[in-house]
Amino acid sequence: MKRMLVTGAVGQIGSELTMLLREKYGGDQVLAAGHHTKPTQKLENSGPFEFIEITKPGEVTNIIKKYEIGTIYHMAAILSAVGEKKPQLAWDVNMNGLYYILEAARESNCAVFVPSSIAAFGPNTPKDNTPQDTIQRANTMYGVTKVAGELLCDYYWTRFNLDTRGLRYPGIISYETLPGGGTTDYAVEIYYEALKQKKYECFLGPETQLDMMYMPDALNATIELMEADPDKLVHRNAFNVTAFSITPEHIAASIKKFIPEFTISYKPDPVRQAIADSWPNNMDDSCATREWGWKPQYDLDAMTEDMLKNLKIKLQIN
Ligand code: AKB
Repeated sequence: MKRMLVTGAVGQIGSELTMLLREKYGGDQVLAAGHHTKPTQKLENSGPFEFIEITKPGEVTNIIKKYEIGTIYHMAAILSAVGEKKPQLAWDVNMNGLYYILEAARESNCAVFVPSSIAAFGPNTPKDNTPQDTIQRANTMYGVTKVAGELLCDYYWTRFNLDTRGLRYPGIISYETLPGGGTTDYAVEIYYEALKQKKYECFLGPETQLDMMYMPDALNATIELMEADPDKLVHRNAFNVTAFSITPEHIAASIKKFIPEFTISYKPDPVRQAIADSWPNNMDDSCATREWGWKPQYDLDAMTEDMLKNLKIKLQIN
């Protein structure tokens, strides 16, 4: 079997995806690639690791050849809030990086997973029950790169028969690795602060409704899509997937069930609020269910219980 490559392997999703793929297929079978950040001991000791610069085309090609890579999970990206601060960097990493990955994959005939996001939608997209195929006039640099990335991946599929597949991730909530500069990061921070301070000041308003998902569901969705029967896929780049649609008020109420003294206050950050307001309230993910059997396992309260249990261990809080 040819090996797998996970780019962005030190990031929030990449770090856990790498470990799950290594458990499933063997440590040596999964090459983790990062940019600058030092990998954890767990990541370093469980299989091969390389630092790569994905905006340099030669580096990706060399790595693919050296490790005989057959499947790429291209998780390296600049997220929405950082993308608004550094739009040029977001374009370079998210678009040039993706283009070099796709070209290297084409030369070596690799399958490629590319994450898209709820950010691929914009203010004039239908906000409720957002269809799989609809208006995508994203107005953030991150969103622009996600729409263009979806189109580019579909182009490589139809033009070169390259097996590209992707998901429109909602906000992903997890306790292992912190997210790095997204608009949905509040939904992770709130759990840390609930345990540490019993209070949290949210950078989005109380009624900001967005799709979210717990990490185990996001990882299963990713691997299930890559293992799906290609004959059943009508869509490829990228599938709407969600587990629940919630506001900061909903998460606070869920946390209060386990920590009754928890309180939340609000100080919306204009940039991140505007980004969140341009995204759907809730997506219709029935195409993912129909085409490859998508079904989430965690609802909000089940996630809250598991998050708090695992974060208590991580933060050594009784
Ligand atoms: C972000 O907030 O930028 C990401 C995303 C929804 O793609 N978590």
